[in-house]
Amino acid sequence: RRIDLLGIATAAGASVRGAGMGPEALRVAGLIEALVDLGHDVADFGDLRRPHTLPGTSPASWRLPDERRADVLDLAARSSDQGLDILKAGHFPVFLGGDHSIAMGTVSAVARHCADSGKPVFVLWIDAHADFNTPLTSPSGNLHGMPLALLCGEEEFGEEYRGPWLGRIDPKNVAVIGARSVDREERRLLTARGVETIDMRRIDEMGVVALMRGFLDKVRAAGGHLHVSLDVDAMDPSIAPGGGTLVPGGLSYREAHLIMEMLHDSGVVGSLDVVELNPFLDHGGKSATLLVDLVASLFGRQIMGEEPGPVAFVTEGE
Ligand code: DIR
Ligand code: MN
Ligand code: MN
Ligand code: MN
Repeated sequence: RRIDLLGIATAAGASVRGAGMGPEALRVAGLIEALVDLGHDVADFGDLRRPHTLPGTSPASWRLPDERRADVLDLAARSSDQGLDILKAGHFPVFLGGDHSIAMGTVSAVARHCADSGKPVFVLWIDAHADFNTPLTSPSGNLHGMPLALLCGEEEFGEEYRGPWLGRIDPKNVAVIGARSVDREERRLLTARGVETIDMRRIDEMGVVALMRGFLDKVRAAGGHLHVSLDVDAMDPSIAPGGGTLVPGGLSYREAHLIMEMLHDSGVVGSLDVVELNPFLDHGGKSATLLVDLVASLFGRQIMGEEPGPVAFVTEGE
C-alpha cells in the first residue's frame, strides 16, 4: 500500500514558534528512506503553508490571534481536502506537522472519507496533553490545545470553524494515551463526553500492552479505521526535547516503540499525524530521529524482522 506524505508547515496554533520547520526536519532525519527501506512505496507531496508576511499583516513574531486563527483554519480546509483525495486514492496518508492544530484538518479528512464508506473512525491521541479545550475553557487560547474538542463536536467554537471541510468523530471512539497535563475544565469535558484517557499513572500501573489491547480490540470488533495522532511531547523530554510544551514523566523509549509495534500488528491503522516537532528546540535532531524510528515501527520495522529492502520512490504527482 502506498504511503503519501503531506507536510503542514505551521506553528499558528502554538504559542512557541518553530513547529513550522517540523516537516523538513522529519525528511532530513530520513523518514522517506526508512519507509522505502521497509518495502513501502512513498510519495511526498511537499508542504502546505501560509504566506509568512504580506503587506499590511504582522510578522510572525507579533501576529495577532485573529491572524493565527485564519492561518489554522485555511490550512485545516486545505489539508482536509488534500487528505481526502489521498484516502480516496486508497493510499495511507502521513501528515507531518506543524503544531497539533493541523489535526483539525487531517482528522476531518479521515472522518469525511469514512462517512462515505460507513466505517467507524477511531482516534488514538498519543500526547502529554488531551487537546480537548474549547475557546471558552482554554487557559492559553492556543488552538493546538483544542483540535479534539472541535472534532468531537463541542459547540463553543464560532461559525468560522465550520465548513464543508470539517469532519466529526465520536468522542467515545477516542483514546488519549500518555496524558499528564490536563486542564481542569478540559478534564470535566473529557469525562462528560466519554473519552478514554489513558494517563501516565494508568500506564505505570498496568503497562501499555494491556491498555493498548483493550482499545485495539474495540477498534477491531467495530471494523473501524484507526487514525493515530502522535505528538512529540507524549515521549519523555529526556528522549524528545524538541517540543514547545514539554512535560516531565512521559513515555519511555520502549513504551513508545511498543505502542507503535502493537499498532502495526493490529493492522487497523489507516492514517497518521506526526506533530509538534520543533527543530529549533531539538538537540541535534534527537527528537526528529526518534519520531522517524517510531514511524518505522508503526510501518513494520521489527527488532528481529527481515527488511524486504527498498522498493520504489514515487515522485510528486505520479
Ligand atoms: C494546554 C496545553 N492544555 C492548552 N496544550 C498543549 O494550552 O490548551 N497541547 N500544549 O499540545
Ligand atoms: Mn497535542
Ligand atoms: Mn502535547
Ligand atoms: Mn503541544
